[in-house]
Amino acid sequence: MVKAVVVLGSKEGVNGTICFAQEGDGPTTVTGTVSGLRPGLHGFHIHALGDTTNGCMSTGPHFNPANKEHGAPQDEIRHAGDLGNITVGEDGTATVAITDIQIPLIGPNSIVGRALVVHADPDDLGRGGHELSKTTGNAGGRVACGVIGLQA
Ligand SMILES: [Cu+2]
Ligand SMILES: [Zn+2]
Repeated sequence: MVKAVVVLGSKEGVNGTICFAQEGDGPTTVTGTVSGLRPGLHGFHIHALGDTTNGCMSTGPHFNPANKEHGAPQDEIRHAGDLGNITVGEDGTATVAITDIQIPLIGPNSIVGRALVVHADPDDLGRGGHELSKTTGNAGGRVACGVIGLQA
């Protein structure tokens, strides 16, 4: 079992801890909570770089080792980093429980050392017809992020 963790933070008061676990070369589970967000859907992605020198802006584009267009987690055509949306309740908190096969913690496409980013707006999953739909899902600003690191 390989485990990783990311502590999310932002100046706007968003925070949370998200844990990753992978058994062998099986799927990766993503679990945790994020709080301090506006109720509703928020884009939730792995971005390519673990660089927060300029806040969440320096984490680069969505992690996309297969050079595909943006999509929904269940789509054939998607970025590896496309984890869709998290749903924030009226209390400002989202509970995350995702299982995904495109975000391994080991090997050449490992997400360890990259960033998890939470967005201001919903990810349209590539279907919104906006000029940004096929690259970012038009998910708006980056309201919180953190670098994914190995965990014991
Ligand atoms: Cu993103
Ligand atoms: Zn994407």
